[in-house]
Amino acid sequence: MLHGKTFVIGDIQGCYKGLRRLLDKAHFDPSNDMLYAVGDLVARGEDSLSTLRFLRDLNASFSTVLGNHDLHLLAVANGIRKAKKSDKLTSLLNAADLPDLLNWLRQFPLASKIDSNTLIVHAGLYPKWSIDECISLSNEVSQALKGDSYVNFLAGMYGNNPDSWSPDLPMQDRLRFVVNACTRMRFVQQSGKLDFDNKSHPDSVPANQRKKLAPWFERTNEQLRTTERVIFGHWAALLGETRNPQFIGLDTGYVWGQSMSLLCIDSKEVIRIDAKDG
Ligand SMILES: [Mn+2]
Repeated sequence: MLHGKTFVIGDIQGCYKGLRRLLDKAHFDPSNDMLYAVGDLVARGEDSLSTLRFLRDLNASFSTVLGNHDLHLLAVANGIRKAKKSDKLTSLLNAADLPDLLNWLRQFPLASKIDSNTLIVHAGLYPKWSIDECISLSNEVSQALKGDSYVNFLAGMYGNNPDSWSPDLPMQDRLRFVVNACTRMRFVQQSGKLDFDNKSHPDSVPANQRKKLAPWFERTNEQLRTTERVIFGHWAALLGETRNPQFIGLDTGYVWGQSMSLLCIDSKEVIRIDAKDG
């Protein structure tokens, strides 16, 4: 049992040096402190291999939820998708310990509570779900990911449909929707339909479309209590701003030359390092 501080780190994306620099700045002590990540541990940054090895070796002082790039790594490593050169995954994909790292990675969920009222999830909380419902659906995906036939699951995971939630979806559609909501969501239409086209800042949506297209965290969630909060990553263009303290964005775009963020749950302080100082 750890009695030190609890930290949550934003998207690392293989930026190993940045990760180490940020943990040093925060005086993270793996023998006492706990580190959670909001996913997208790998891809695009300079050293995804060292990033995964380092995080795995933190053992019980580290946990994460999976992001779209983490799932993509699993798909690429199993021959379901082709690697993109820009993902810079070559040395990871050629590493002798790749199977160990993948087996370690696929044990993690898509959504998790870090205390009784705080959810961590890579993209966000789908507005029609409570935190507990999100976790229970995440567990369904997790069972498939942990299972022996997880490669079959990965093969059926890709696609933008269905783009709206219904509890009656057939199993493969149901799991695909949960993956998309938890790892890819940004804008959601009023009907609850996920929009996969727009990755920009919410302010860039033309005024006459704002009602139609709003960030997931601006849609009313009738099941979310005011004491609950959601910590997420994924949407670098936000630079962490949601204008609502219930929703804490931690992807501040380090891999794009901005900064990497680490929230200390105990002090509520956000510690940042800038890519330009790396
Ligand atoms: Mn992402």
